[in-house]
Amino acid sequence: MTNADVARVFNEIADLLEIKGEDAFRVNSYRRVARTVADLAGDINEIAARGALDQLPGVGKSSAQKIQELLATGRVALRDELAAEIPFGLLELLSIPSVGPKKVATLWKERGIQSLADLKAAIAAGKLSDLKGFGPRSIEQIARGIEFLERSAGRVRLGDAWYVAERLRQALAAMPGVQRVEHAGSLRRARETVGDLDLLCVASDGEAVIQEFTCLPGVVEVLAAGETKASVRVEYAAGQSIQVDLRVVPEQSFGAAWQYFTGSKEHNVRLRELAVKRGWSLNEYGLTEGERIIAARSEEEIYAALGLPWIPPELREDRGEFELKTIPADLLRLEHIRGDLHMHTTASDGRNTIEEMAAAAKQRGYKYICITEHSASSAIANGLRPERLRRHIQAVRAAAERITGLTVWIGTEVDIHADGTLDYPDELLAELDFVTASIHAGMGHDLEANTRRTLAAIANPYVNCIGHPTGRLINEREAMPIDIEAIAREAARTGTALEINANYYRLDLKDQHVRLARDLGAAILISTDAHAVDQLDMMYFGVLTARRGWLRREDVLNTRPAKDIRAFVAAKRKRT
Ligand code: DGT
Ligand code: CA
Ligand code: CA
Ligand code: ZN
Repeated sequence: MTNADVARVFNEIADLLEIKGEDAFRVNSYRRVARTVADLAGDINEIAARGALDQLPGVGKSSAQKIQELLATGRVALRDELAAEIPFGLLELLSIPSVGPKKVATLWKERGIQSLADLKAAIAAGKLSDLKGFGPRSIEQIARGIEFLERSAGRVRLGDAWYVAERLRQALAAMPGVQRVEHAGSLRRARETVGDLDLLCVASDGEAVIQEFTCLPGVVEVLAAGETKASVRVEYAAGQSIQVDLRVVPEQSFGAAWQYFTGSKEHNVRLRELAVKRGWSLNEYGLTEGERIIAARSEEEIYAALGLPWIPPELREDRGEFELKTIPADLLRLEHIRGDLHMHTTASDGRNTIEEMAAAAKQRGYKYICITEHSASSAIANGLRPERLRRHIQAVRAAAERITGLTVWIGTEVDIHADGTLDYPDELLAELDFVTASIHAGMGHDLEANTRRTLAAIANPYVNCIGHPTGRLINEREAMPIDIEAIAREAARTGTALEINANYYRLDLKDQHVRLARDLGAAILISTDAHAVDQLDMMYFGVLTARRGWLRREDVLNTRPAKDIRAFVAAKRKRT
């Protein structure tokens, strides 16, 4: 059992207890255990073996016993008892945005609903209309939530897919006789979610590679395995798996295969039309005229033969890329990024200190960082009250003095209240080097209200960036409706940046919004919102999203030197 498995079981227990109606204290104690285990740096099995479970924060004697029981037998008696009492299908209702354990309990006890299918049927038959706590708006919200769930079903977040894909690519590359392995499909295009993984390889003995591939660690099911193709399912998180298609292709037509299997379908359809117009044909074996091969070995040759520059995969969505005469040479790359202006430390809900974040940033070649804790109204995130922020300013400034080779700024991620005011007074914001303002609570469905709220924050002379502007959590929470155009226009006019939150749960702004915002003149800032040192690496997913939004180096604020960031802040304060 992995740490994640143990955490999942404890979360399940908490969910079941909450549906049952147990008191909040008991429920939260199980959630706390789940969080502690999920966040552990070490392996839970080793900690248990050392007899040190009850020394973990939030883990008492009885929880420690339950963890032992789980590790030893794969089960916990309490969970099994609860599962016997409470229909297990109720847990899937919890994944509907806007539905919590209380609502689930009501649906179950008052209407006998035991599963997602039951709930859909009940809504369709109008059976919830006289249920207490389920007004027409709430029912509509639930129906929308179910739709959202069904739309995201089976699609895996880019980051989750990325790690498993890289592991497989490296395992394949290490096999004897394998000359080349590459990602294709939506992963290579860096779509925010991925349906299945597509891998291509060149190998001297394809069948042997296929054979070995189907036996790799993590393969939980073999769907097909032939001479040149295999489809398997690979586990990427506890109980969750993704399909992976591997194709062995000839070296002399690798480029054609790579182009074909990278897609997107829409891009490929357009490309094939260009070939057909010239009397040629294009497929995964090459660009040909009758028997004659025009291009096949590399993607570059294929695009060139069709009179096109090589189009980076992130642009292959049929969103205007065929009109490009040249691809911007300065299309954003990870190595252009000079710093990260949104991260948390142990002062709020982060896991590392200022010094540790700074050291990790230096390792990544950065020139500057900004420490940005939550503000007080984010109580669950241990946000800072004004007097604590004042002390924190001193602490960060003192640390900045000691740290060499990196500029360390002090900022904040200040909450935007429902009325558009901010959680700190202007005098306090004025003492900071860089201010990101974000909405964390009360994300309504009213487009105008959401837009007004954000515009009010943009109007503040001390707000330099709007954090995760739509508030979505990919596969978990839909974006709040908001007028991105109006926001981008005001951001551009006032000298306020818009964030691409690089955490792969967010990627917010998303690709098409990024492009729109840039076209309207807004500066884009890519930030990781890291809560631990390793999360600084999420910058990569932010950069990919920016590339999908066609951003060049010059469009992105944190590709610029520190003095430009200072000037950006100073200019807004002066102007407004
Ligand atoms: P996904 O897996 O849903 O996230 O999206 P993709 O783009 O990875 O799609 P997938 O895995 O079905 O196929 C991989 C690529 O293969 C796709 O992007 C383009 C190419 N492809 C697959 N089927 C067709 C097809 O019927 N026509 C054309 N032109 N290309 C196809
Ligand atoms: Ca795919
Ligand atoms: Ca596929
Ligand atoms: Zn935030």
